[in-house]
Amino acid sequence: MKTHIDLQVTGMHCANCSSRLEKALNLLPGVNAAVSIATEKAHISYDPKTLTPEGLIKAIQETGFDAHPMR
Ligand code: 9UX
Repeated sequence: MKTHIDLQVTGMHCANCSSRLEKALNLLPGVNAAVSIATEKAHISYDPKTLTPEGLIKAIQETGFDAHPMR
């Protein structure tokens, strides 16, 4: 089963940033991600048995950005 999360991403300043982050997230097992530079959000579909929101945020930080759950 898959679930979804929307994260607010900080540190993206151009469309290459969002493209780079989207590609990095889509390399994670079972992840389908769409990142928007316009809204600075990442919409991520993932398998909660494989990954956690904390793990997704960690992956985003490793790509050089930061993220937090939408409130
Ligand atoms: Mo754009 Mo982003 O020139 O890491 S690629 S700011």
